[in-house]
Amino acid sequence: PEAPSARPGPTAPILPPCPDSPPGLVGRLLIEFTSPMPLERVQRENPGVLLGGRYTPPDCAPAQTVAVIIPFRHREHHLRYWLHYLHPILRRQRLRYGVYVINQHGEDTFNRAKLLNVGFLEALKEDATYDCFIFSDVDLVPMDDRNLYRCGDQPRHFAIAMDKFGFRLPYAGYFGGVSGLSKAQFLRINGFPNEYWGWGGEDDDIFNRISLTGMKISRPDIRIGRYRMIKHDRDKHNEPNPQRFTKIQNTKLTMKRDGIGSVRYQVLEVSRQPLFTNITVDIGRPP
Ligand code: UDH
Ligand code: NGS
Repeated sequence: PEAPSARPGPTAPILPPCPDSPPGLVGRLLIEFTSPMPLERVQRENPGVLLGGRYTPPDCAPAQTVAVIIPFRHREHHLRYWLHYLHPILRRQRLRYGVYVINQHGEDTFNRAKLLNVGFLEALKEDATYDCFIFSDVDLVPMDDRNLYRCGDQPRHFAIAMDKFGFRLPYAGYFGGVSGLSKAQFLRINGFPNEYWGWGGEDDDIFNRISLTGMKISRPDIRIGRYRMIKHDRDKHNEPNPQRFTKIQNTKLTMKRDGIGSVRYQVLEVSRQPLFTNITVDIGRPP
């Protein structure tokens, strides 16, 4: 017979800590983007995910609370694949997490890093216990669930072996795609730059910020950090930024004044969807 303490009661059960290596991971995954992915199907297949895209393991107490932040505009069909693949992976990884889609309002030039700063602040407004932030492009899906979406004692780069780069790092200082910083690490580099409008360079600026503050990038094994990217054309209003090469030369000067301490924006809507929280934001336009 079941012990009385195992029955759900008015007091919260005391769960054991979640294991460092979660049991039930499957390793290498088959990832493809050919069959259409209706949101209704993704919802049906993820009944354990709570409103706003929140999840807490039922059987153990995680050490961290993870906010997954996605910079976004006009990529609904990518988001459906992302949710379809990532929710089951994050669940198997025994994470307590929430998914935040930071949707840039309007048609002015896109600004990926500024949206990520907004995601950091808005996630914390909703739940002050977030202590780990994973920043993921919407078109990147890990091919191995042993690539754990957690923070460690150094900033982490997850997307190190993408299919489009022949499953290698394109250059030693590449920090794009999917990265993770603890709250303390993020604040130590004054967050991300707000002044990279258009495509390119903002991830290199973040890499510079990390190096300049004396931290080192941690990466998974190259056999585990594999990713598939959903193929797409260049977006409108995200043209390569011609200033990016000079800007990344000046991180040391600019990071003190430009970052999480100086980000200005206006939240237009927060909408809790079944599998994610959608935050539509006006982040302004390039000067
Ligand atoms: N993003 C959007 N909407 C946009 C632009 C960017 O949601 O209009 C987000 C999205 O999360 C995306 C991320 O920002 O994954 C990074 O932007 P990106 O996908 O444009 O960057 P990437 O380097 O592609 O992947 C650059 C254009 C490549 C054109 C290749 C033509 N074959
Ligand atoms: C570098 C960009 C990065 C970019 C990386 C990969 O050249 O922002 O290429 O780009 N840096 C600069 O432009 C200064 S990709 O092949 O994914 O389009 O992330």
